[in-house]
Amino acid sequence: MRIVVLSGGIGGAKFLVGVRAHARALGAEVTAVVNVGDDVRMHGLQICPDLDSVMYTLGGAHDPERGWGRVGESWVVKEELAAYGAEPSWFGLGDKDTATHLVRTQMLAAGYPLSAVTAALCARWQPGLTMLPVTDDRLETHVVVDVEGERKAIHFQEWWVRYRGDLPTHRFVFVGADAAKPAPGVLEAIAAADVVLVAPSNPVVSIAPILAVAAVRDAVATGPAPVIGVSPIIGDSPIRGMADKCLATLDVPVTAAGVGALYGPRPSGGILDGWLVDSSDATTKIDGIPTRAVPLWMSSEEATAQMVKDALSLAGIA
Ligand code: GDP
Ligand code: FO1
Ligand code: CA
Repeated sequence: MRIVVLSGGIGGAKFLVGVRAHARALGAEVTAVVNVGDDVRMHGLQICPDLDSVMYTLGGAHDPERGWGRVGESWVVKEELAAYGAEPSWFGLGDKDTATHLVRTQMLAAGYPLSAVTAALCARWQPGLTMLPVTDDRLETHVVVDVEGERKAIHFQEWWVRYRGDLPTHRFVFVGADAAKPAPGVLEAIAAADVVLVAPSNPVVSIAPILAVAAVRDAVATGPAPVIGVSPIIGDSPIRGMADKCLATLDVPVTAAGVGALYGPRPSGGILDGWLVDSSDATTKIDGIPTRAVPLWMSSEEATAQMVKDALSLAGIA
């Protein structure tokens, strides 16, 4: 069996730990197609937060408290940059993480595409599945906001980290998405999949930029594999992060039903054949999308693997 997962960073990574566990039990192959909209160049280094969250988490090297970056991290480089007054001062790389970024940036400068660089970094971390950036092309999420009385577009990282989303926010723009081509292997994995899972990632800034690559959206929406989504919203809030602020910008209710309807049913131009919601949201109904309620707290690898089993069962396989 072949499983494809559309994934953002921390939520996606946690989900993939469960996917990997269940896939091992089934003898299945897993491909994660990962968001690159958060990517940014800071201090001369190319930073790919969602790819790194997935790589470090599956490699057992992530910091479970902070969510992003390496466990046991030190911050000498950050402090030294601050001592020079180097901007941006609101964004920091840990020392261990800096080594990852030096390798990535050097390889990119030498002409390797991001997908090849990701594979090279994964040779060390052995994530146990194939990790693909959705595209090798530039695709960056920018956010149209009002700041100091002026309307402008800022990079997603500035919105998320510097302002914590606390600005009048009008829309998210996926710069470069129109011209972006899927990275090698992405369309092939979706075409060969027995099931496509949409991780419980942020729908607006993790999954939407993946689907903003038209050929990827088409492959998911019209492909042979059933597509099952897992709600990142339990009750009326995200478990962590700012999905609530992101959804509010789109006037989408912060509920499992709101997010499911945003993705939409495949027969009417959406992407979902099934939507997994938490047991506490059992009354969720969305026109055209079969819904099942099961526990969706990713509190352990076992609990998350059970969610994956439930998603496959909703897809009518395994
Ligand atoms: P990011 O890129 O690091 O922001 O991470 P993702 O976009 O992949 O995932 C963020 C989402 O994960 C948030 O909107 C959370 O609601 C969701 N999330 C985190 N933990 C859980 C959990 O235990 N269960 C569910 N259902 N969603 C979760
Ligand atoms: N998040 C922060 O809140 N502050 C930071 O200084 C910061 C640095 C950083 C460096 C590398 C990396 O991979 C992620 C980093 N993050 C930081 C997390 C990141 O900004 C966001 O959580 C994601 O892009 C949202 O998915
Ligand atoms: Ca992200």
